[in-house]
Amino acid sequence: MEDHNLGCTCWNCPALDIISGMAPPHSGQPGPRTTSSEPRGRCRRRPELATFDPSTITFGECAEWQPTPFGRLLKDMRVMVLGMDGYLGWTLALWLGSLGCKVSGVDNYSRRNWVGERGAHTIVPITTMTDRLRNARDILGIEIEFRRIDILEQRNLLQEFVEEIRPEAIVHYGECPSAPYSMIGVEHAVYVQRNNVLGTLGMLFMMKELVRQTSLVKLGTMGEYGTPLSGRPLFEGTFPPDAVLSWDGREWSLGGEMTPRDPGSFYHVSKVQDTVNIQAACKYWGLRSYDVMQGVIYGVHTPQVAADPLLRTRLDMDECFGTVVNRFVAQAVVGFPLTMFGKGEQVRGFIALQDAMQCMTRLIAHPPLPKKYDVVNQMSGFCSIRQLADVVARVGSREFGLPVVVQRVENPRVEADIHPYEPICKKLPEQFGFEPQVSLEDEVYRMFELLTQPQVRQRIEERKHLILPRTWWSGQKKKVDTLEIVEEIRYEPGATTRRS
Ligand code: USQ
Repeated sequence: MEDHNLGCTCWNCPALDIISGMAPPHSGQPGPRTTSSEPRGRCRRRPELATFDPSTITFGECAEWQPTPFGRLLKDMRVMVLGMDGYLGWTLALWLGSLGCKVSGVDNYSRRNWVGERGAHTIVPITTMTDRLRNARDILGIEIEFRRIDILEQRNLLQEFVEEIRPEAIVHYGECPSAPYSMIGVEHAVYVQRNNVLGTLGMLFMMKELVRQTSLVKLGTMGEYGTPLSGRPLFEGTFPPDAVLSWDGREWSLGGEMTPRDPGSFYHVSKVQDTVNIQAACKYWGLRSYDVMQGVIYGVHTPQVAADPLLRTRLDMDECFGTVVNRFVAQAVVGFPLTMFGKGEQVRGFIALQDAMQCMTRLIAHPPLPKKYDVVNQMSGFCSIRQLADVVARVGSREFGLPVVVQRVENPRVEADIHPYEPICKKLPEQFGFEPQVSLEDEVYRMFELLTQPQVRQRIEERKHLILPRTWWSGQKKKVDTLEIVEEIRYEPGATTRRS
């Protein structure tokens, strides 16, 4: 497929200083419509162009935009990753570094602290940030500029760092990602919302002051939409142009309006609040952003983090910070019955770590037009928790000889267990050229390979007592009870479950 961003013009490029010619946004769908003033801009990377009409040069024609497997990227593109010490942040930093980006990063190590507070630890060992940076340089030849900064409490330091780096894209992973953590009690709920919502709000003001043309790729969640029992499709942020509201014998177009949100925890509420704040910042100040509604992420593999044990990204399995696939594989490795909540019929979208990196790169490579706030739904497939447990049991049993048992436990959450689910995920494949590369079976296989290594298995054993949830949405504190042992799944060894 031809690069998805070849036809983008300088209007999309974060190196453009706009002098005149951009129209104000309208009905949530701003575009490069010219106003009465002549469209003019100046390129910070190519001052020799002087002032010019930004519509006249495409990425395909500009030598600054160079080919990569994921579309053209700016030569030495300066990308800042907020939350660089986390599961996704570290993986993305190495991934982008290997594509030639100049990566900078910010973190306050809060993920390490939250997990420590719960008595847990990353089951895949990781090194300190100082060592991480040295290993990235020594093993992969990637230089990363890093600052320890709390983006909420130390806005002045973030501002100084951004002034120094002048990033051309900012990826914002710097939030607390846990639904259960936000439901522990009032202190945790207030903390998560303050940290996430106000941290992001401050960052938006900083972008307005310093780097208005920089594109913001912000991690949201599919969980913002919930699982509406009407079965209405989960559109990408806004209703499509032909959507109609019909009531009392009258009709209105809903095209371009934000779809309803039904977040499933106070954490998910924080993401909805971010959505509204980012959309407002694009409207008020002309920022540009992709809000990425990501499904449940899982996995351990990219070529960079797998290149050396010293480069690995963290992996959690405790009730707060372990996502379901990561938990299930860890459980299977130590013979703990897989904890399927409720009936296990709840459906979620999923994406493997490497596919998520691919998507983020494609979004970075294809900045939105100025003033444009856009939402993409990011997943590579969806299935029920029961189907997921079955895949983990099959791969664990058949390929690794593990006797895997699945149990149904009480569901500590408030969520529908039987519901329709129709996510619309068209933009990433159709506009950004995304094709999932990693099947669930393949990534689960790679996870077993890593998690059955003695050191990792030992670290899972050490924290096995933290697997069963004890945080209930109702507020009660007790371990969930087993409702049913579903089955012991034993498959004949040898017959492969994986695509070759
Ligand atoms: N689940 C089980 N057993 C478990 C753990 C989870 O059955 O041991 C079920 C839950 O009931 C839920 C589903 O699996 O229905 C997903 O749970 P999860 O803990 O893997 O993920 P969730 O809490 O939804 O949050 C995770 C990330 C979050 C991200 C979200 C995407 O932690 O940052 O926003 O996935 S989404 O689920 O689409 O909202």
